[in-house]
Amino acid sequence: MTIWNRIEIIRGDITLMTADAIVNAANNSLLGGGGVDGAIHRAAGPALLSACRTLGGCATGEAKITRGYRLPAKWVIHTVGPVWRGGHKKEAYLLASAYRESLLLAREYELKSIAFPNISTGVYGFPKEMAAEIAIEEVSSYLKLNSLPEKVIFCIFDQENFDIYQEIFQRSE
Ligand code: AR6
Repeated sequence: MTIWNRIEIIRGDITLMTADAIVNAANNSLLGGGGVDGAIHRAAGPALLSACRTLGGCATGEAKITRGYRLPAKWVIHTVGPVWRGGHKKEAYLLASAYRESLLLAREYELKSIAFPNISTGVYGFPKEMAAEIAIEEVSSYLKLNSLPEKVIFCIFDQENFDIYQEIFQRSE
């Protein structure tokens, strides 16, 4: 059975998504930051930061979960992508791991839908084309073997990433 109808690409702000969980591209402290992390904390309200304080941070490539508080999404899965350092510091492996660990956590919580931002492609400087290939490959491999989450949404904020994802999807479907 095809898994492509379980993947969606949406252009927009992830804080508005009604998926069961949205993923935060956080840093190791899990105590907030700029970019999508800042937007999620602003929209969720201060209870999110309080919850994050109890988690003891998060290693790069791993994931932790909190409730969504004032967000439409019930859960936030906080993951930490790698900082791009030229490509020889396990960046590709760590980015794939961030997607995989988020999906495994969603499965553990029996979530039906999860929305991802383009992890590491902002402040962390991961080349966008390569990041998109890794994200789509990791998500599609995962979906082939797992029935939960049923649906994965790539919530894309910037035009450049949107064009890249559309191009890859047209090739893959
Ligand atoms: N909804 C969806 N995507 C967004 C939004 C939004 N509201 N805002 C930005 N993006 P970044 P990183 C996209 O920098 O590279 C933080 O300070 C943005 O266009 O948020 O993983 C953390 O605390 C880009 O494609 O995350 C870390 O210190 C993508 O989100 C650091 O940034 C990721 O950009 C993590 O850096």
